[in-house]
Formats: sequence, structure tokens, C-alpha cells
Amino acid sequence: PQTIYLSEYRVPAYLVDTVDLRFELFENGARVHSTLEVRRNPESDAGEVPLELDGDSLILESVALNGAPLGDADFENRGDKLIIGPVPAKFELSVVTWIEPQNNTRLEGLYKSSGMFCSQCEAEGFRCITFFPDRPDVMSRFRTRIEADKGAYPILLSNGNDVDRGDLDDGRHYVIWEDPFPKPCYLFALVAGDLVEKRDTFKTGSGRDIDLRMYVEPRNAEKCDHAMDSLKRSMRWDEEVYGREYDLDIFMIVAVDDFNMGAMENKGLNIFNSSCVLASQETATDLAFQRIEAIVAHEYFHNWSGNRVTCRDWFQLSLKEGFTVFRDSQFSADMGSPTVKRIEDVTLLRTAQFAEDGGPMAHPVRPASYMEISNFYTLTIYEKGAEVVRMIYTLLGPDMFRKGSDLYFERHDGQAVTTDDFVKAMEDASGRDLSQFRLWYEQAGTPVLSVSDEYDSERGIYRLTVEQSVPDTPGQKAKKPQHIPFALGLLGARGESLPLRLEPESQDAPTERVLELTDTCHTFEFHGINERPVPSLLRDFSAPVRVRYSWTREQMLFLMSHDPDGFNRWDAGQRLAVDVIQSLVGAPKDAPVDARLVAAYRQLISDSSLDQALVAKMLQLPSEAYLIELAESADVPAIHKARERVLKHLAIALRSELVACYRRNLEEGAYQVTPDQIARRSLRNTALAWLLQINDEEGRELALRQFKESDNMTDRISALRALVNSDYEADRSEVLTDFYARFQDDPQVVEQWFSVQASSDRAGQLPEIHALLEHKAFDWKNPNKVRSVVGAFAGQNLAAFHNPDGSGYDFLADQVCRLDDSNPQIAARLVTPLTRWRKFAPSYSNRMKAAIERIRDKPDLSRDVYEVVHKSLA
Ligand code: BAL
Ligand code: ZN
Repeated sequence: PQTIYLSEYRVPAYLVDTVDLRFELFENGARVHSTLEVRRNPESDAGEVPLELDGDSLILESVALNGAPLGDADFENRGDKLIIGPVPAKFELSVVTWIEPQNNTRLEGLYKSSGMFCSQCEAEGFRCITFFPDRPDVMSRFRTRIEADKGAYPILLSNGNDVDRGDLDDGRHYVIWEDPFPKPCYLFALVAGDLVEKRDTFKTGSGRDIDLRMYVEPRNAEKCDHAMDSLKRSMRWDEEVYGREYDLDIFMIVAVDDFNMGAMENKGLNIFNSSCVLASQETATDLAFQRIEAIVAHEYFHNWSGNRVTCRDWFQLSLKEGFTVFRDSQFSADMGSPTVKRIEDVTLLRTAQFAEDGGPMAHPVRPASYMEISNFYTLTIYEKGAEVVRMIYTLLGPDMFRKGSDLYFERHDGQAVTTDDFVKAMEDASGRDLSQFRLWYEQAGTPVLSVSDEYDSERGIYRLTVEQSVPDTPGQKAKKPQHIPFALGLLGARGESLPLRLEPESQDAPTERVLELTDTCHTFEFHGINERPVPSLLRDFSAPVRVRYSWTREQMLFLMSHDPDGFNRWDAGQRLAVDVIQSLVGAPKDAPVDARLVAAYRQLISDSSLDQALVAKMLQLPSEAYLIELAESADVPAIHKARERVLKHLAIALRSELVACYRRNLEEGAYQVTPDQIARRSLRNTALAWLLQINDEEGRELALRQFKESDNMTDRISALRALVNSDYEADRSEVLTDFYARFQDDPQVVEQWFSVQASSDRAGQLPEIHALLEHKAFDWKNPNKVRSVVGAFAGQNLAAFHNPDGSGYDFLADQVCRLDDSNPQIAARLVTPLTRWRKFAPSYSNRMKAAIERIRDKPDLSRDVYEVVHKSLA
């Protein structure tokens, strides 16, 4: 496959002002009539070159130029390109293609899901619908006529406003949609199906009434309220916080069962993976409710950050994704607990994005090259991209940042632009120089800050030295220092925040500062410090970096109970737990567990005056995935054992506190998704999970009762998971059978049922995983099902996946090869755990490498899998 380089970007030779589409939808395929108003791009120096249109899996029926049919000699159809020329400076081009949505298992372009037609065009799916310049800097006004059988497909949707509808012969009907806003073709969408409509309205700040509609299969009609409420909250928030009002008269959301991504921000017609939009108390967990709110907001926010202002090319993907993730995380923080949201974001970043940044697919937030753009919908583009925007926010402050975003939207409305344009708007609005800051977009890898300190008691000076380095990554060596906002505070012996005087004489010094690191090494002197302080570094995780500082366990315990920064309090607890677990990896069975950890956890569980949402997070031990990420040469079974050992030790020592915690947090009143109730459920269910780890009979009784009696999925599935992960084998199979019988008609719940088993080291060994793949509810064509079994096994059941005999690796290689033919995007995602083979101890990494070589040798490997596998072996 060919590599595409940012440096080779050229403006399009031709622009398309309008696109007139007519879809004739049938059971055996679809005919797509496309009429384009094309003109030469005045900004292009390409001259009178032929017109090149992209295509993929299309059957070409006819081509006409200005109404005159073209013969075979007038164009060349290479399959992936339709080349027409010479062409006039301005003309109308009509192309008719035949496609087969019913056979489209890649789920790119137009396809069928549960009997409905639906589309996914980002990044390059529109070329699977018709021949077109499929690049985001070609923006056109779309008019779409959809024709289909009226009985089977009463609902026909596309972008914009519905301007006409009517009946046709043979029981067919049509609807015409017009989108007044020029857009790139990746934002095109079409849906046709037998769906129920849920309606609501939203009055904008300027007094316009927006018609809100959700379309779902009839069985899901009662699962729309949460998404609809989330949508209205998002619309209001974007007006209040960013001054952004919705622009069309209608906003639609559709739920689709078969979907590669979480959701898609098509203009006026967002399409969602059912699992990311449908919720009811009985079927969705607290986590799902929160995720739905965040994703609904994310897709809605794209209407400005992505649709009104879009990307010039796919190297700029983080322009819309990083900014929009930042916006949705601000929104979620405002809707719930900012500290908890920050902890969740950083957990994902440090566990998964840092791993990506240190692995073979490491790439900058603005990549310089790719083979398959679908492989670049990554944690780096999304989460690190959001962190980069967050750092701009931190450096500029909220007011200047808002000025910058206003300028960005005003300056670039209706344009396809670059990350550099975004930074420039921030610079111009604030007067700040962000030239060095731009390295965050260009350099891959997670910067490391090595911090050392000394205390001069005679002069009352505390000196902090910070050295930064950015590690080498594939294709990038010898990197420059980056511009890093480094927030910190200093704590005195009684936990008080000390004034941070950078000059001896300064008065009214703040107790928290954001220092700006720009050189390889900085030394900061803090004056008037009368005792050796404990540093609280990188508060609120002010930059996506690793901090190395030799905290003692006493200091960690001190910060855990005294740091006024909630995030750092949690982080100190994580660091302590990591330190204790790491010290037990490979240690003798009777090596002691530090009693101070037990005491700290006892304090957390017992003290109900603490912020319970924060306590719920602090009680979660660092995950195996995070411990692996921190390891130099990971021995996963040994890490698994050490972590389990600490957990059991804590559970035995704190047994009575856990039971009390469970009882204290038993719910009263109706189920609500509020931060307080979420914290109570989380605490209660953590207590339950721990008790089941030590075969506690009272815990077992509580879990069985909770499983049977709970009125919500959070509690029910937590009890299920606790029992599945316990030694109570008879209970395990009984609750699994009961759960399936109860929810077998609900695909989203069955996915959770698969995932609980596949991610369990008790219920998810390979024979059981094979049985799940044979289960009647499993479907290879449905990405959610594949993720819930194969993805959960390789990504969450780490001790089983890293079985020393290599069977987990072989299993994954087999499934990747199988999926490569039907859905290469999903196959390329699933292969990720194997691509990180260098991270593991030699006996593991050799077997992982062999498995990935086997995938490499599969005939007809897709471009998607080819790229990740070859980069992993390079
Ligand atoms: N644009 C793809 C899905 C999302 O990030 O919203
Ligand atoms: Zn997005």
C-alpha cells in the first residue's frame, strides 16, 4: 500500500459547488444518481488536468458531461479512480453507479443494519457510494432524494431540511432533503428504515425553535429519554460556554446496531452506535449513562468544531477531534464532578494513550504520513489532542481562550483548515507566542519530566529542578524541548499550602502556580520556606507527561490525605498502590504488604466526611493495564498475581469496614444518575467485589440478593461480575444463565453479558471464549459483539491473553485474520495488543511476534491491517 504524506498536500484541482443525489433503494442493491456542478479551483496551479474522482467497490453504469453521455474513450475507470478529461473550466457531471449495501460488511459507505439502510462516510466512505473527490477540503451543498418501498422504509432521512415528499408507483415513496450549509462529503448521511420517531424541541438563545428527533427501532422506543435530555443540555451549554447556537431547523439522532465507531457527527443527522445512545435504568449502567451524555455532547459540539469549521485534510483530524474531546470533557466536568472527570480522562490517557505513544504506531497529534486513515482515529489524535487544547486553555486562561475560540470560528466559518490555523487564532486573540508550543502537534512521544529538589534551610530556599526529555519514536529522533505548563503547589508539615515566592521580596504570593517549561532544564527557587515542603507536582495533570520524582511512601500518604488538589490526592494514592504492587511482582509468597497502605485504605473507607465520589475513585486499585504500561519488560501473570495479592490482603484486613461500607451505601429512594448516587453505587459495588475475592459468605449473600433484587443495571451487573470473578462456581453459572434468560432480547445487554465473561480470568479462559463465539447471540458481522468477546478477552482479560503457552496470542491472530476479509477497520483495531510485543518479557514477546508475523503472511491482507502489522514489525 501507498504512504500518503502531509508534505505532498496540494489544493484540489476542481471544486464541487453542488451535489444532487438520487438514491433508488432496493433489496438487491441501490442505484445512485449523482449530478455535480464542477469548476476549476482558482487557487490551484494544476492547470487543465483531467478530473479525478475517488471510488471504491462501485459498479459504474453511466457518465454524462453537461447532459451528453460519455463513451468509454472519454474516461478511464480504474475502480479506485474515475478519470475524466479533458474537461471544461466549469461543467455539470452526472454519474450513475450501482452498489450493494446488503453485502457491505465493512460498514463503510452505505450498508444495511437490522434491515435498515444507513451510512458511514468518515473518513473515506463516500467513495463507496458514488465517484467523488473524497477529501474534506471539497465542500459542497447537497440535495438528496431518497426513494424506497414505503412499507419497509417509511422513514427516509438525510442531512438538512426535508423540502418535499410524495408517493411513487409500486408502493414506493420519496423524500427530498436539502442541506443549505456546504460540507465535505464525509459529513453526508442517509438512513432508510422502519423506525419510531421521538420528538422534542429546543429554543435557542436567539429564540428559534429547533425540532429534535430521535429515530430508533420500535423495541427501543423507551430508551431515548436520556440521550434527548443530554442533547438539550449540550445545546444550552454550547451557547453559554462557547456562544455557539445550532444552525439548522432540525437535529436528528439515529441509533444503529452495526457500527464501527461510537457515533458520527453527520450534519443535522447524527448516527449512533446503539450502545452509545440507548439507555434505561434496567439495561444501562451508570458508566453507560455518563458515556452516552458525553458522546451525544461530543457529536453535537462537532456541529461547530468539525462541521462549520472542518479539516483541510486528514492529517488535521485532531483539529476537530482534539478540540471536540476537550469541549465534551469540559461539558461532562460541568455536569458532574470536575475532579472525577479529570481522573477518568487521565486514567485513559496514561493507560492507553501513553502506551500508544510508546509503541510502534506512535504518531504526532498531527501525523506526517499514513497508509490508511482509519488507523489514525487514535487515542493520540483524540485524547492527547484534547490535552494539547487543554494546555492552551491553561496557558491563556478561560477568557483569552474564549476570545481565541470566537476568533477561530469567526475567521474560519465555512472553511476547511489546519491545526496551525487553530493555534494562530489562539495567538492572535491572546497576543501570546505559541510557536514553541506547536511542537506538541509535530513531535510524537510522551515527554518525561525528571524532577529533583533540595532544601536550603539556612536561607529558607526550596529549589526545584525540572529536566524534560522527549523519547525517540518511530521515524523521530533527537527531539526539541516542548512548552509545558507545569502546575504545582508546596505543602507544609501540617498540610497547609505554602505561598510560592519566586522572588525573595514578593508579597501575596499564590499557593499554586503554573510554571512554564520551555528549556531542557529549569531550576525554580521558592523563597521564605521555613521547612522542607512536600511538592504537589503537575496538579490537575496540567500536561500529558510522565513525572519522575522520588517520592517516599510517607510523602505519598501525606499527599493522599492533605493535597488540596483532588486529582493529586487521588494520584498520590495510585502511586502508593503502584509502588506496593510493583514491589511484590515476582516476590516470595510471604513477602509483606505495606501496612501503611492498609491503614490509608481503612481511613478512606471509614471516613464518610470525605468527598465520596473521590473516595470511590481512590479505592480503585491501579489496573493491570496501567501496571503493564509502567513496566519495562512486563511479565503479565506476575503482575496479575501481585495485584491480586494486594487486593486480597486489603479485603481480608478491611473485611468489616467493607461490609459496613456496603450497608452504609445501600440506596434509598429512586434510581438517579447523580454524582452522589453514582458514588454510593460505586463504593458499594467495590466493597462487594472485594468481599467476593476472599470467598466471604456474607459478601456472597449480599451479591446474590443484589443480583436478584436490584432495580438497575449498575447494581445487577456489578453483582454478576463479582460472582463471576469469585470462586463460587455454582453461583457463577446460575447467575450467568439467569441474566441471559432475562435480557436475551436486548442486544446491548447481551454485549455486556459477553464482556463480563470474556474479561474474567475465571469465566474467560480460551475454551469458554470459543464457546461464546459459538453462542447463538454472537455475530461476526456486528462490531459490538466482536469487541465484547474478542476485544474484551485481549484487552481486559490480560492474564488469560498472556498465557505463557502463547495460546491467547494465537487465538487473537486467528480472529484478526478472519475479520480482515469482512471488516478490516475492526480487524486493525483488534490487533493492537499484539503489536505491542516489544513491551513484554522475552518469552512472551517472542510468541507475540510470531503471532503477528502469521497475520503479516495472510494472503490479501487489507491495507488497514497491513499498516499496523508492518509498523509493529519494523
Ligand atoms: N468523527 C468520528 C466520530 C467522532 O469522533 O465523533
Ligand atoms: Zn469526534
